[in-house]
Amino acid sequence: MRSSSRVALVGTVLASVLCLVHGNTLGGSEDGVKYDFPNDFMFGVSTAAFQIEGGWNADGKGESMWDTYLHEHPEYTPDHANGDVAADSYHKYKEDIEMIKELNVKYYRFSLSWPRILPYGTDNYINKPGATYYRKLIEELRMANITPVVTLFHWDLPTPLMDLGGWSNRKMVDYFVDYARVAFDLYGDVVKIWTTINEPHQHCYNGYGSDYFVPAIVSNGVGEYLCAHYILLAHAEAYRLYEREYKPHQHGRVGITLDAFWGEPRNSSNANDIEAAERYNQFHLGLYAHPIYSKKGDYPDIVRMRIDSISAYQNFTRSRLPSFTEDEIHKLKGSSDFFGLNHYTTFLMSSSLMEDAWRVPSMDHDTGVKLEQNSYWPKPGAEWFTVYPPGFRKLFNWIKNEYGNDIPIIVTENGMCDFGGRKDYDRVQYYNQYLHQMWLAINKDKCNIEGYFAWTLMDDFEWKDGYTVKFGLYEVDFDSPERTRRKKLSAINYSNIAKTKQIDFNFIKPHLLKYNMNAIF
Ligand code: GBH
Repeated sequence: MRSSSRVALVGTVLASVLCLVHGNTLGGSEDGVKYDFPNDFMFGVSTAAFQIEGGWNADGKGESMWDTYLHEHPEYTPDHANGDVAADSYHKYKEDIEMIKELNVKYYRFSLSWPRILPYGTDNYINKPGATYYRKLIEELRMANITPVVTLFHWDLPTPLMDLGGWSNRKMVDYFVDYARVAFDLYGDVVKIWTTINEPHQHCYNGYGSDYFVPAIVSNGVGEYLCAHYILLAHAEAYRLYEREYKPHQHGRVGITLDAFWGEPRNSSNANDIEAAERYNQFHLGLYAHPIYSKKGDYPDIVRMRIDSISAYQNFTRSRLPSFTEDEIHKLKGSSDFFGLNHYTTFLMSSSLMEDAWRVPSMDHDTGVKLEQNSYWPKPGAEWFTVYPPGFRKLFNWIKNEYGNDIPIIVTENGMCDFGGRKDYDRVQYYNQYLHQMWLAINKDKCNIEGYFAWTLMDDFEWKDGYTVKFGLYEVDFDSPERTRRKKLSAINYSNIAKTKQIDFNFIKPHLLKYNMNAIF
C-alpha cells in the first residue's frame, strides 16, 4: 500500500469483523476477569537511532543513507524533514532515561547507528566518541535497572556501503557480520538481548522495490528479493558468529525483528479471500520467518512456486527470487532465540491478477493480493493505519500454527499514530485493546509470548511522514531548540500497566472516547 489510490475503503458487513472475542471483552472488565500478566513478563519501550538521535555529523559520525538522501531530496517528506536534530537524543539521552523510568518499564529497545560507530561502514576504523555514546547510554540504563535490548540495523545504512549497492550486494553479508562483531565486542559484556535487523520486509519492499523508502531503488520484482535474500543470510551469519564466539561466555540471546500487518480475508466466508489472505501472510511474513523458524526451512513453497513460475512466464531465464544452498538453508534454520514481532494494523485481502498501482514485475504482482481498509475501523493518523485489535490475536495464532510454540515471541513494537496532542485518549484505548488481545492470545490460546514493547518512547522522525504523524508516549516539541519532552495521557496509562502488570479499562471514561470500539466490533 503506497499511495492513497491503493487504499480503497470498503464497508464490509460488520458481521465479518465480529470474531474471536465474545461480548464485552473488548471494552471493560465488568466480567470480573483480571487482565493481568505474569510477574516476569517483559514490558518495554522501543526507539530507533535515526528517528530520535540527531547529531547527524557529531563527533566523527559518518553519514547514513537517510542523511544523504534527505539532504538531497528535501521534498521526500511533506514537511521537508530530516534527521539532523530529530529529538536530539544524542545529547538528551539522560532525559530519555528519566522518561523510561517514569514508564515503569524494565526494558528499553534502541538501535545502534552503524555509521556513528563505523563512519565508513567497514570495521577498519572505529569512531571512538560514537562507540562511547552507546556505552554511556547502556551504563546509565543499567544504573536505572533497565535492561537494554539492542537492534543492530534499523535502516540507517552507512552511505559508503549504500554506494556499493547496499543490500543488493552480496558483500553486505560480510560487512554486516564485521559490524556485528564490533558491536558484540563493544557491548556484549552488558547487552544480553540483541536483534539483528528491524523489519526487513518494510526495508526491502519499500526501499528496493519502490521509492517509498530510502534508498528508493525502484528495482521492483528484483530488488526486493535480492535485499531479502542477503539480509536473511547476513542475519544467519551474525547469529552463528554470536553462537560460536560470544554465547559461550556472554550468555546472551540473538533474534530478528519481523513485521506483519494482519491479512484478514475481505469476506471471511469466501474461499478465494481466505486463500488470498493466507498468500499475503506467506509473502510478507513467511518469506522471512519460514527460513528461520519453520521445521523445513527455506522460503515458503507458495512463495517459491509463484515467483518461479511468474518469472518464467515473463521470460526470465532464472527466477527473480534467489535460491539458498543446502548449507545456507541449514544455517538459517533455527537462527533466532526469539521471534521479534512488530505489529500495527490489519488490511482486508482479496485475490487480484492486476491493480492499477502495481508495477510488473513486482512483489505486489507476484503476491496477487489486493489490500483494502475497512471504513468502519478507526483511522487516527497515517494513511496506512487503521485500528483492528483482534488482528493482533489472530497474528499470534498464525505464527503458532506455522512455526510451533517453542520459540517465544517478543513484541518488539506496537503502538498508534495520530496527529498530536497530549490528551491522547485514542492511544490509551489502542494500547488497552491491543494488550487485551495479547492477553487473550496468552491465556486462551496458550501462545508463547514473553514480552511487549510499546512504539514509541517519544514523537520522532516517522520516515516518509517526516514529523507530521506522532507515535510517542511523550510529546516532543520540534519547534523548540530544547526539544522539550512532555508526558501524554497514554504514558500514564502505560506506566500503570507496566507497574501493576494489569490492564485498566477504566483509566479513561467511555464518554471521552472518539471511537466507541464496543459499538464498532
Ligand atoms: C515500524 O515500521 C518501524 O520499525 C518504525 O521505525 C516506525 O517508526 C514504526 O513502525 C511506525 O511506523 O507499507 O506500503 O503501506 C512500520 C512500517 C512502513 C508500515 C510504511 C507502513 C506504509 C507504506 N511502516 N508503511 S506501505
